[in-house]
Amino acid sequence: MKAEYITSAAKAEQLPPMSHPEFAFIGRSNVGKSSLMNALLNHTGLARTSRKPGRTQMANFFCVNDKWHFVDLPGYGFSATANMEHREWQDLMDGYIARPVVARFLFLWDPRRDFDGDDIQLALALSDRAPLSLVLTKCDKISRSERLKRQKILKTALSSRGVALLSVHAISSLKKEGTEQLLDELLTATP
Ligand SMILES: Nc1nc2c(ncn2[C@@H]2O[C@H](COP(=O)(O)OP(=O)(O)OP(=O)(O)O)[C@@H](O)[C@H]2O)c(=O)[nH]1
Ligand SMILES: [Mg+2]
Repeated sequence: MKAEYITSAAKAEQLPPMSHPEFAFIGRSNVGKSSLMNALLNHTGLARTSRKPGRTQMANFFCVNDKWHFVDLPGYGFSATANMEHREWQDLMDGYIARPVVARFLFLWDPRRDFDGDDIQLALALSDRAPLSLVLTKCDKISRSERLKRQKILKTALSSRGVALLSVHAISSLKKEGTEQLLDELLTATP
């Protein structure tokens, strides 16, 4: 697997030209977006991770096998430090979401939490634009039975609000569980 950093965009106007199908990693701060990208690409440190929420403050583009772009997007929902203003985040997200080259939105979610109204709105906006997968992160932190239970609840919460899901994945980037299956699904999804 060849993976290389391309560019970063802090604002919608800085988003790069659309040249490859894109897989976008979206979710709350600290949910494990950067860690998942590193696990998928087998590259510790390609996307920077942190214990502190708000690490990724720009949309970071990586080219994979000269064929796809993986896009690590800044997290939302963390306001304790004014890392990135909500309005800036929203502008970048609106600009990003409108890109017709998005082949898949990966909506990352910690299965121990419940969605609030904003999360559902975001999932709806994403599913309107491109196929959406729900990716449950940090599954090493809960038991298998708890994971199955939460997976069902979260899936129903989205579908009952009209969010169409292409697939649901339960993963642990730490233990590399579920990551290969997700990668297979992505890399066979587009020609
Ligand atoms: N136990 C466990 N911890 C994880 C896993 N994935 C990520 N983490 C931890 O969660 C924290 C946040 O991970 P990041 O990958 O930086 O999260 P992010 O979503 O990119 O965060 P922002 O860029 O701040 O939005 C780090 O301390 C990671 O080590 C996992 O699968 N299992
Ligand atoms: Mg990050």
